[in-house]
Amino acid sequence: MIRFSHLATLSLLFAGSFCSAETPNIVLIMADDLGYGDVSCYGATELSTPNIDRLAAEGVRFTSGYCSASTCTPTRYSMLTGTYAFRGERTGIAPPNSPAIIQPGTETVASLLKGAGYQTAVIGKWHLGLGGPNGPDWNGDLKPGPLEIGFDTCFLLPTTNDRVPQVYVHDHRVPNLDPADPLWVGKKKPSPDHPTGITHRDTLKMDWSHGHNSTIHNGISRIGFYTGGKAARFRDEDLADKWVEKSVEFMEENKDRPFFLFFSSHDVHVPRIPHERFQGKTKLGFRGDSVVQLDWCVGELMKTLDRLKLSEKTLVVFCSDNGPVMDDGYKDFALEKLGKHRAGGPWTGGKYSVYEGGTRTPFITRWKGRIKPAVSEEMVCTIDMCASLAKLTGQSLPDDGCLDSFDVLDALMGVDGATGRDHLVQQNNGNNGTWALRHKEWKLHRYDRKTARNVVVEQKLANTKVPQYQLFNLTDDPKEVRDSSKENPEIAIRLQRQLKHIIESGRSRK
Ligand code: NG6
Ligand code: CA
Repeated sequence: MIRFSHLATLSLLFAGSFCSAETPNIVLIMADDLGYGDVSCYGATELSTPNIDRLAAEGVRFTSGYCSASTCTPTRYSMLTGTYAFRGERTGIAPPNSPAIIQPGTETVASLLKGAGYQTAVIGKWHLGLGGPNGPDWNGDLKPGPLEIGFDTCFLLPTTNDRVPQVYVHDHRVPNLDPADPLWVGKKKPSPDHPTGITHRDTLKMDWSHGHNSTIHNGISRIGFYTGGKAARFRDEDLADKWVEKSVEFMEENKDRPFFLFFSSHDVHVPRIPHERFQGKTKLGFRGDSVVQLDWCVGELMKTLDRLKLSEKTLVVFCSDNGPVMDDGYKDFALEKLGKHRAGGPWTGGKYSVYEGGTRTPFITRWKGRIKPAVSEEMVCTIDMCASLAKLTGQSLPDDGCLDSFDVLDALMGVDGATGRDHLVQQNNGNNGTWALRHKEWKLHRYDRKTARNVVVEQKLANTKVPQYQLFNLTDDPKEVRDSSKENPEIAIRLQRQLKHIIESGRSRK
């Protein structure tokens, strides 16, 4: 009898769709440049990620979990807005002085959850621009920014850490800025004697391999130039600790009311400079050590949820912003020390590519006591956060916003028989005409330009007209090596039309 009622409770907990509004805390952890095969629960054997593995063991581990682009800014744009980045302006990789890319008034996952009574925070990498049309006023108020699109608070790395400047942004300000030493950020060398990665290359603690040879800070030369703001600068080694410290503070402060924390890690993006205590932890060099550092962060967040007795009141989502890359501009020997490690798992391609490796990444959901542990093949994407979390919390989407976000809540919750998306557009960067469309087991590539950043295709495009298409069957050919357009002309044409329609109709959410 006892056993029966226990089972009945369990099945009540685990079964059925999520129809009535609930307000669990939501912790969305987004890793940077983390590939499908970079963590042990997705098959990595050369390093170990016990905390991420535990999250997966206690929740749903998706084998078709995606981000919508294979670079950072467009994935983050579409995760927050629920709209494909190719529909927006300036949604490619943002430069150091980029103005805010998401305009105030845009519905975002943060504004939706704020509407449901949540306290909302983004802590970590932003890389979606700050300030009005002239860009960030580094010494003044940095707005618009996250606070103008639904976040109550933020503690940010403003761009990406291989770009200047190395200062934090707390809400609207750079903390610890000395007015006597203003911060200047620009594209041009500020004075002939300004030390750079070119003039002072022999002083660097990590050499660059391409780009990344402008202003030097902490022995590392960066993209772009800056001067001043000395008292406000951080050490690369301390970033992960800072994200954890600020996140723990935020969760403690809000433990008695629903909160949404977007934990936006910079691991494992370049320059990969993990804290000294993680350096040398793997055989894979600093890239592997940064994965271990990321795993430590996940562990600290989970420990905090346990300590605050919130694990059963919190939905945790773990994902990445794009697939992996080895040499992304610094000589950190990621490729040389790779050994048997395959960061993209079984997939071809990685960061910058529309092959599966560019966007199919680790994706895990956990809500202790509510989500039944499982492995799911359903297709879900970071772009679906808006519609799915709106459904969870009883919010409605605006007609003219979140244009490509689908409600896949039941799939995210591992509900038996729930289905995810049947299709997804993948893009590489901004709106530059490199596309893919996955529809069920089929995958179409479309290259509108002969200069596509894909050497294999570039060679093939040399004497052909564009757009150029390729069709792959992911079931028979998961590595996308055999173009099967000729054998499947109807499917090829159907997917070409579907992709064109999604692009031209301006929305894919019905
Ligand atoms: C590229 C950078 C690369 C990385 C990327 C953005 C060069 C040569 N390459 O332009 O290092 O910063 O932009 O990465 O400068 S992302 O993950 O933030 O999209
Ligand atoms: Ca990235």
